[in-house]
Amino acid sequence: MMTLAEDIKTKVDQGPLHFALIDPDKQDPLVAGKLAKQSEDVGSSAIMVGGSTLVSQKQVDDTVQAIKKSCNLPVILFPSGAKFLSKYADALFFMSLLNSRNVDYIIREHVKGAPFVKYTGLEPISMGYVIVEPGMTAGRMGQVDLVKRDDIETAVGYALSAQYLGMDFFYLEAGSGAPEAVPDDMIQAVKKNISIPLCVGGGIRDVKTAKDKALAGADIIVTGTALEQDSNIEKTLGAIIHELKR
Ligand code: 1GP
Repeated sequence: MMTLAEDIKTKVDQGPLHFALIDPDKQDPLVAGKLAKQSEDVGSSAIMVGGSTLVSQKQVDDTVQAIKKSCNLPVILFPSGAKFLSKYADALFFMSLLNSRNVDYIIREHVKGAPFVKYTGLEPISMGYVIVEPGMTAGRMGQVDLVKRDDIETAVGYALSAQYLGMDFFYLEAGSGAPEAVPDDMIQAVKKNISIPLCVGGGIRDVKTAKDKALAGADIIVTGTALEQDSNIEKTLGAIIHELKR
């Protein structure tokens, strides 16, 4: 049987995908379930669950369970630490925050969380995670040496390092709510240099931005805020996903 990582890789070969990020800290589990269902209805391909300000594992469990109950999309954890895993998810991005100054986020949290992954059978999907200016809360909480918006060489160096270390995916993050998303020329250069799928997130809230990032080479567009703040999912998220699938 195909793993979820293999399935995603096969799909991105046919065009860019959208993943919806739901932060358990931002709404009740019931609302999270509704948002996930709405995302599924407008054509999103997976639900990511995570956030930098979580306080309890129960929050994650409750949110993942509510999402699994209300939609059929795969649920992939996007954990900020070993405490925020849930056996009810399908997979997790086993991600290393490569430009953190704190070794906990590079490997030590992983050492703590790995036995849980083994025991529960969650599918680990390895990912190099790099935060670009402005970085927002993720940049502060992750104690990150942010990649400067014009420092394309460093971004490419991180992306190649992730690939050479054997990681399956690479993620360029500008931070949730970023006023500006990762620059197009940085995405272009990274994409040109790596052969693993490239995820881009942070500050993507409208059709034009999503389209520009996909044209620049993003294989997976991640949006969080666009889903949380919007009462008309069809018009925003729906329009973004429609554009990505054209
Ligand atoms: C997830 O940072 C993204 O990694 C989400 O960002 O909330 O700005 O869409 P937004």
